Amino acid sequence: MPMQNVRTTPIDGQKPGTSGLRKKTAVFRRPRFLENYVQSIFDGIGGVEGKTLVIGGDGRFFNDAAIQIILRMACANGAVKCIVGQGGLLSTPAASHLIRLREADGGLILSASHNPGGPDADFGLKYNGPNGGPATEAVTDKIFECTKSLALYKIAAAEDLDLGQLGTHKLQDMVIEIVDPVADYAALMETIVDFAKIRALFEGGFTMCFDAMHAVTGPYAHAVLEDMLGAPKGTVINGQPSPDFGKGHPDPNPIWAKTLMDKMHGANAPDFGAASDGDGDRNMIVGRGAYVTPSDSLALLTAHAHLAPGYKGGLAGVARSMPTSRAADRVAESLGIGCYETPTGWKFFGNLLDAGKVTLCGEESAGTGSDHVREKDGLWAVLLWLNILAETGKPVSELMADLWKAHGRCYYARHDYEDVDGDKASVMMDGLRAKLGGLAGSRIGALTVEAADEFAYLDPVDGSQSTGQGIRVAFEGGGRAVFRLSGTGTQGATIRLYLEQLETDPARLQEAPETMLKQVRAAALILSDLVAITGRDAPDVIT
Ligand code: G16
Repeated sequence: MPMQNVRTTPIDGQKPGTSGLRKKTAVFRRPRFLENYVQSIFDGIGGVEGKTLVIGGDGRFFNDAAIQIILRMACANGAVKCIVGQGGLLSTPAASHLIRLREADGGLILSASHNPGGPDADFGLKYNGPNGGPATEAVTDKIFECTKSLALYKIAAAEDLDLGQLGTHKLQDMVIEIVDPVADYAALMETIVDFAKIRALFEGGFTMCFDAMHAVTGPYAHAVLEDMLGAPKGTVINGQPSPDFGKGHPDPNPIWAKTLMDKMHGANAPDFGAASDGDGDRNMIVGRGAYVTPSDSLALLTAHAHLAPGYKGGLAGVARSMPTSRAADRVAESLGIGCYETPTGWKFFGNLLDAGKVTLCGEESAGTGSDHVREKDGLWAVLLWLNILAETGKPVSELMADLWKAHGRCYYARHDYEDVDGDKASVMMDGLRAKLGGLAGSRIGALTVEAADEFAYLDPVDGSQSTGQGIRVAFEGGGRAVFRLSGTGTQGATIRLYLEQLETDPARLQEAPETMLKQVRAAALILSDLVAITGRDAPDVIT
């Protein structure tokens, strides 16, 4: 029997979060769990009959087995073609590019991003639409609705396909094309940044360390940085993707990319350091002795993007997620371009990019991207930085000092309280919500509240509305505290507390962030009663 209609019943907990569905791998491997969700995606997007899909993932444990199931289901649901990255690998930005390049109808990306991988760790799956971007809220809502009433899924009976073999294969009537995951992406990068300039930089002895964190960016970074741009072999470390990311946590921040941070702050540090995450969409930038916050990186790229060929005509505008610091706003204002504030989640940038309102986007969660794809793009950000370093001839620390001198410095930190009891997290958020109306003008600790609200977003392109997108409290003097619950965790609730303090005094632009954020942090803890409610007296991770 080549096709099977398998009876099923809805499975609870298949509501997509900030970026698709993320669960413990063991949950995804439960009988019918993956199949139910894939069928719900297909049903939620109006079926895949006659459609072409791009499929690939970050190579984590279960990536290959899940792809075999998805291919058989795509076949049984009538898809005509699936384009799959060799070995089942595609970085998230490369998948986004491939969807656009091949004018596919959409794609399925298998990744839990920066979360650890392995049988006891995390897995994820998300659907990207024909523009290459993450499904909008309207689409994810439809998918979720389908998960609640699913009665059958369709799957073809077939042998596993060898995902390592490039070329065209057949699964019954469906064509499967296995492609080099790197080639098209690398070719796109050549059209955006000045490869000759960057090659000359490396020829001149410029040194760099790129930590691929045993994740999907390894092959991309080896090919682009070492093979095409001539960076010495060894520039890319941890460049071989592994199903459990070398037992690491592929999250490019100062905590999880500690090896790189130590190297960049030690003796004989390279000129430039960078890291990327599990699926290659996040990035961390660090100069010799100079860590750059993701918010500052967005501001710096906004200020200097015109130095790269892809942006030489200037930027249409810039967008940032609400919790991201307001550094980019200050640069945008000085450039006279639009600046948009969206909820957390790359899916909210898609409409702005498609409508040509913005060219660059960024988030505090180590994401930066541009209109070249519809996802954030880790390696692209690194290449744009390299282009800027090559053009200006200045080290990272000097570029940052110049930026702060011109626009002021938004000191910034995110404090994560992980695996908090979900009820307690809700009590805290509800308590804050209840206080919002009367906060303006009140004195909290050493600060006075200027404004407080719960962020809601009205999409300027399609008029859709998103409410409940985080509580923000602005203080007089340029301080701000934002509270949100993460939508990407797989265990308990993660409270994110985002702290920001603007400083424009030229004498106070090189202070320690923790010193500058002390008052905002104290006020945030008083306001939220976080310690008493959650029983946590310190965050688990500060980035
Ligand atoms: C995803 C989204 C990002 C978001 C991040 C953090 O990133 O694509 O837009 O900023 O999650 O979300 P949260 O604060 O809800 O955990 P990634 O890299 O995990 O796909």
